[in-house]
Amino acid sequence: METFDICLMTEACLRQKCEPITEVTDEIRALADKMLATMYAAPGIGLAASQVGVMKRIFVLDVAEREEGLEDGEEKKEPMVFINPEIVWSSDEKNIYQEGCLSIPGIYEEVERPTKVRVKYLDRDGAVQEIEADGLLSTCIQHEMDHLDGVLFIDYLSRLKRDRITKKVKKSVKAGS
Ligand code: GNR
Ligand code: NI
Repeated sequence: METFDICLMTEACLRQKCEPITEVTDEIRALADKMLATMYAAPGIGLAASQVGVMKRIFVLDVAEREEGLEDGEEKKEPMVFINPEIVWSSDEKNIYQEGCLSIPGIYEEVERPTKVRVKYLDRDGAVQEIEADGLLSTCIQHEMDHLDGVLFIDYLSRLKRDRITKKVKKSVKAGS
């Protein structure tokens, strides 16, 4: 399947706010499928539309863990599509995860976020869903929600660390990697 090119943190689309989706059409479902194909190919566990230059409030993810009992090379796929997502509750309790981002290649840093969130969204059929997320799913949802508002995980780091990362990414872009 055809995939998108993923934008790097130096590109303006990653700093812009995405617009709500007015109707979940076949076109939106096709966008979700192409985003999932792009995410699996990368490979990554999440992808927001702004990372592929589409300024709409949609992200995809798949945090399914590899389970025992599967044949070699067989993957358990649990694709999820979140349209117009809203965090309706987040826990006071926080935890720290080491995060990475397909738009900031090669950088992994610890970020503190609420441990649990409840998120309300439309699924790929346009039906309203609400789930409570914990663990990696919760972290990934919050990371992707940030992308829809032009926020990157490096924004939670110290200015010194952020500046170092920006320099490093700009340098590798210049070197053409
Ligand atoms: O693939 C990804 N891994 C990841 C690991 C920890 C916390 C968040 C993520 S999301 C990231 C893919 C990505 O950039 N999504 O926007
Ligand atoms: Ni990301």
